[in-house]
Amino acid sequence: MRTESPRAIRLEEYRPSDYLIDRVDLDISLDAHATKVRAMLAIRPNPEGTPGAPLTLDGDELALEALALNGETLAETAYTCQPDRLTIANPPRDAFSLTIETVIDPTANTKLMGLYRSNGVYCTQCEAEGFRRITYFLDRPDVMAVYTTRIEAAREEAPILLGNGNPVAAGDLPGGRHFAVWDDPHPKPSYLFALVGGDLGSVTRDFVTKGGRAVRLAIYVESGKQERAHYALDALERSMRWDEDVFGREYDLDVFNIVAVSDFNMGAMENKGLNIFNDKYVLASPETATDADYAHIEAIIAHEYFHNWTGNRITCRDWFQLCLKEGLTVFRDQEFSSDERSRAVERINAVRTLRARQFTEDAGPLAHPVRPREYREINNFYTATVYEKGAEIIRMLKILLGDDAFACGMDLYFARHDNEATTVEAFLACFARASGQDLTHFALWYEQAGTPRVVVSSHYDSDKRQYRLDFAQSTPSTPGQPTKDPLVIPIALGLVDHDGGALDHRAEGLSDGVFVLRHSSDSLIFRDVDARPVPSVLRGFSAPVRLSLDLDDTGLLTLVRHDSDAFNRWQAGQNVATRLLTRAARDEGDAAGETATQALAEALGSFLDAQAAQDPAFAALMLTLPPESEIAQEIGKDVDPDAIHRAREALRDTIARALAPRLEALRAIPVAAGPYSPDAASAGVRALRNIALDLLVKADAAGIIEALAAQYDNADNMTDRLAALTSAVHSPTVPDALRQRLLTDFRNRFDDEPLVIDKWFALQSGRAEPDTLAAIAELMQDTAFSINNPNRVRALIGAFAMNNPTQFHRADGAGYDFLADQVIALDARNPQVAARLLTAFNSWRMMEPGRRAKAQAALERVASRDGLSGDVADIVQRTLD
Ligand code: 0A1
Ligand code: ZN
Repeated sequence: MRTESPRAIRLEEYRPSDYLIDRVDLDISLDAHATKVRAMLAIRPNPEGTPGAPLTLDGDELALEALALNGETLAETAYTCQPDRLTIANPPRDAFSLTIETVIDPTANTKLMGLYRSNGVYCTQCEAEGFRRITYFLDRPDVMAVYTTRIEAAREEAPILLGNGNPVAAGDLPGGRHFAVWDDPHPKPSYLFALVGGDLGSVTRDFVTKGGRAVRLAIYVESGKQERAHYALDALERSMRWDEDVFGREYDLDVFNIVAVSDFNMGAMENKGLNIFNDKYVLASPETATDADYAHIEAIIAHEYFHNWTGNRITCRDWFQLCLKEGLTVFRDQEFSSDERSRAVERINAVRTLRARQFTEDAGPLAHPVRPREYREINNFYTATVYEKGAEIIRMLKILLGDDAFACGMDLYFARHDNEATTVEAFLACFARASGQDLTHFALWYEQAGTPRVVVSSHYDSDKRQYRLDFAQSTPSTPGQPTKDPLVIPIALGLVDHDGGALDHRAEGLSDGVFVLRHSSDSLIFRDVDARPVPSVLRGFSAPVRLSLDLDDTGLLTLVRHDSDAFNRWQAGQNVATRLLTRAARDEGDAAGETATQALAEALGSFLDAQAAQDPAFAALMLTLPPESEIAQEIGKDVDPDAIHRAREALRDTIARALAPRLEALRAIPVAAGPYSPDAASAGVRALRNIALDLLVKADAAGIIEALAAQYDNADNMTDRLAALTSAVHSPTVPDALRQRLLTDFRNRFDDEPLVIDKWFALQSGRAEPDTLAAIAELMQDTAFSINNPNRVRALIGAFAMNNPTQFHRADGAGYDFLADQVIALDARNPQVAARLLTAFNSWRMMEPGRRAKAQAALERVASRDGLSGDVADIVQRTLD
């Protein structure tokens, strides 16, 4: 490695800051190339710090213009200053003020951290360490201050000026300039600072909290796109009401503003009173957004709003505690979506995401605990483990304690830690107190990386009429953690008889249908059982584990037909398919497999007959095979992605042929009359109709190609149009000429809609065809592509690396070389996005030896580059280790 990656920061080395900052008064004069920032900081020694310590403020690529202490210019001998730090050797022993002037160039800021411009709009991103790119500061979350921000700009360029908190003053200035002053009375860490200046349109709504506070809600978007912000505004209002009803949390300012920008490294950001969003998660119209887009918008609007209490009012002491706000807030947004939509469907989708993203992370070189103990670059820890596994921990806590004690624990947390920067320990202590339970052992979930495997075997003794389930758990070693201890694993379960009846047998150790596995092995005995039942284990996916259950296909298909737990009904079908796919991918063509496939198709058929019309969204999930990445995980080593792909295609085609007449019937289920609506019920019908279409296209059913073309041409919404196009792009049965016609039409129809063009890019880069890489090289020359826009990069390059296993893992290594080239090129502009792309190499060690060697060579080529960013250096080093 040519580039030294940054020094490791360790949790055990945490020390309180030697100084605190109580007030921040900012005066920011916006200019495209020379924005002036004057920060007046009210500083005092921290009673918990070292008296007389030097004061070192963080900076990042800053240029200091002036520095004054208590209003007096500071002698140059009294301080040292570099772009990344400002140190005052002997600051006063009492409170003092420091006035710092810096000048920054927002137009040149391609990292999109700190103050930058997106399509001419000034905006900021300060989490995790972006504030130090605006002014020198104690840029750490346990330094909480109240802020006032005066923003000045040319009125024509930026008629809208927004800051954190409440607006307190505004007015004109000479020379066509104007100003606005914002005051945020709630103490906050610097990562929640934000400002926006630009020419934006808005939609607004008035909201009154349960306690009677009038709040003006507004969403600002590119002028002219206001119509597309109504759904987000509606989702915001529903989120605010839900947080009052379910968690007793009310909003605490007079305004709540959201701004959508086109260039954003992540999804969105919860800045106090001024959320800034990637416009992909705000803008929606029936013509341009799919049902899935609407659902994402709802979930992310809710997520950022919920951070107001879990993240902002109560924040993290240090970045090791990131899951304290993120895991909890994901749990809260998942609960919101479940209440607004179908709980079973939401749960299945959450688990699909968890398995695809978090389980793969946990099984590879980047595995880390939900609360890491060490990091080199905090940006690289906004991971599926911190977010999604973090949310699973909260869900398990709720299952273990029960709803009431969980609610009391949350209330205690809000009461005890309001206005604090706190820790996972403090959070858990609230639940221990509320429930009277000792949570020391449970806390291991935060410390131990890797996905536990739970093996369950069943034994029936007809003489004793006893049924026993034996459980064993183990967690594979992960980087830095060779051995693991048993975890506390809540396992929701029940028994089903072979005719599908639920058996209400009780067992000692089973409470409210939950067995808690605390040791490496344990057993559960059911008495008075007349015949061998079918066990339904890990209902609702009650813990983030891999489950192996000694249940044959007949047992699994009984669950598909009869389990009262919808999640396990779906899971049982997935298990049968996974078994078939792993077998086929290992050695293709197997007679037992054919019988099992027919049995699966029959079970799905009778499921569809009985239930498809009642719950179309769930039926659509039942018809979806496990993704190729899951089969690769299951195989675990010497993976051949082509074999997996072939196996999955073949199984899908067989099932499609077997179900063809039923699929035709599903295509005819009517969507509720009236104009397009993104509600969950209508979306569910569209999902089912569209998966039926796709299966019929794959099965080459008579007349289906014409039906596909007609659906594309006549669709009045993006969901149906894109579904038809997706089938056309991914199905070899569709004639090339039709595929080309539709792709060209789509491009022309949406030429001035960047978010739609992203769908067009992602579709083509996701094709499992040998010419895809060449097509991507050409698409990168398309006028709509820009390496500077993270959404474009994720659509074209990210979708290829993350969602196209056969082409990214091409046997000749060309996919790896391509990604390495792109990461190197991007790193010079936007290290965060480059590092995220590089994580696609996460599964390289699982590949068969030929691919493994090629992936390693590509990674080593990245590692050997001079001047890599800390972000990319950190990922490449851990991936190769
Ligand atoms: N806290 C945000 C995620 C986020 C993190 C870092 C960012 O920097 C570019 C942006 C957003 C959330 O959880 O939504
Ligand atoms: Zn978050």
